[in-house]
Amino acid sequence: MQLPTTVSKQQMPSGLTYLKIDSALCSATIFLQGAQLTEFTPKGQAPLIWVSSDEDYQLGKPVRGGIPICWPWFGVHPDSTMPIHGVARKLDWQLEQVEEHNDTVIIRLSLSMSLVEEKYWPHKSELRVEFVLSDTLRVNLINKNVGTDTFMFTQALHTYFPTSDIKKTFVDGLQGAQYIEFGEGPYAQSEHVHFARETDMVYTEVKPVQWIHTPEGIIEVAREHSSSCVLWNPWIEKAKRLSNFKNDEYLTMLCLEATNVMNDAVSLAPNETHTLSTMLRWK
Ligand code: TA6
Repeated sequence: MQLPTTVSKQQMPSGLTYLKIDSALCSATIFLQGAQLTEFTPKGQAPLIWVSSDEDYQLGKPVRGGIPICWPWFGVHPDSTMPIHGVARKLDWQLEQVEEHNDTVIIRLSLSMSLVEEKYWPHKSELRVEFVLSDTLRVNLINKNVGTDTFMFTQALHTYFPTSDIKKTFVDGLQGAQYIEFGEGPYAQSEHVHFARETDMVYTEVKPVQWIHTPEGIIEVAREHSSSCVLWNPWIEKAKRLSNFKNDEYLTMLCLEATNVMNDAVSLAPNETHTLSTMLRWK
C-alpha cells in the first residue's frame, strides 16, 4: 500500500508493527496489534493520550494506555475462562486504507473474523475502525452484521488520558447520569467527579460530552451512538496489581471510556451497522 509522506510503517524491537503519523496538525502512533492508538498530540499542544512508562510493547499483550478496543464484550465475561475486555485488542488488524485531505489523515483498519475463535464470537460480522486525525481525534468503531441472525455485544473505546495530578483533576458532564460501581448501585451523579479513591464507575443515560479538567487544561471527550461511559482510576492498591503500570502512575492518568454497555449494549439485525464514536480535543 502506498503511504502518504505523513505516514510511515515502523517496528518495535519486539516485532510489534505500528504506524507513525506526523502531519501538519498532529502526531500519532497506531499499533496494528489491537488497532491500538497509543499517541495523539496536536501540533503545538500537549499529548491528549497517556501510556504507562512501564510499557514494554510485547507481542500478544495490549499496550497499557492509549485507546484499547474492547470487543465483543466489555469488562469481565460471565464465563470466567473468557479474557477481560474481549479479544480484539490482542489480535492483528489489517491496514485497509490511508487517506489525506487538507492535512487530515484518515486511517482505516479491519479485523478479520477468521482470527476470532468461534467460542468468543460465533456470529458473522465485520469489524472496522477509522482514525480521523487532525488537530482533534475521532475514532469510529464500526460493526456490521453480515449473517442471518440478530446478535448483541458490548464494547468500549477504553481511552487513557494524562494529568499531572489526579488530585487536582475533575470530570464535568456526568451530572444527571446514574452509575454502578463495584456491582453496587445505581447511584445518581449530581456533582463533578473528583478523585480520592479507586474509581470504577459505569454510567448509563449519560450526556454525549464530558470535560476533564486537569492542571494542563480541559480535555473535551464526546461520544456518538453511545449513552454509557466508564470512568476509571485504579488508585493505590489496584495500581500495585496492574501489569505494566508503576505504583504511582495512578496519580497521572484516568480513563473516560466511550462504551455500549448494560442497557446500552448493541443489538444488530442482519445487514445493520453500528458505529461507536469518540471525539477528543483540548478545549
Ligand atoms: O474500564 C475499567 C476496567 O474495567 C477496570 O476495572 C480495570 O480492569 C481496567 O478496565 C483495566 O483492565 P485491563 O484488562 O486493561 O488491565
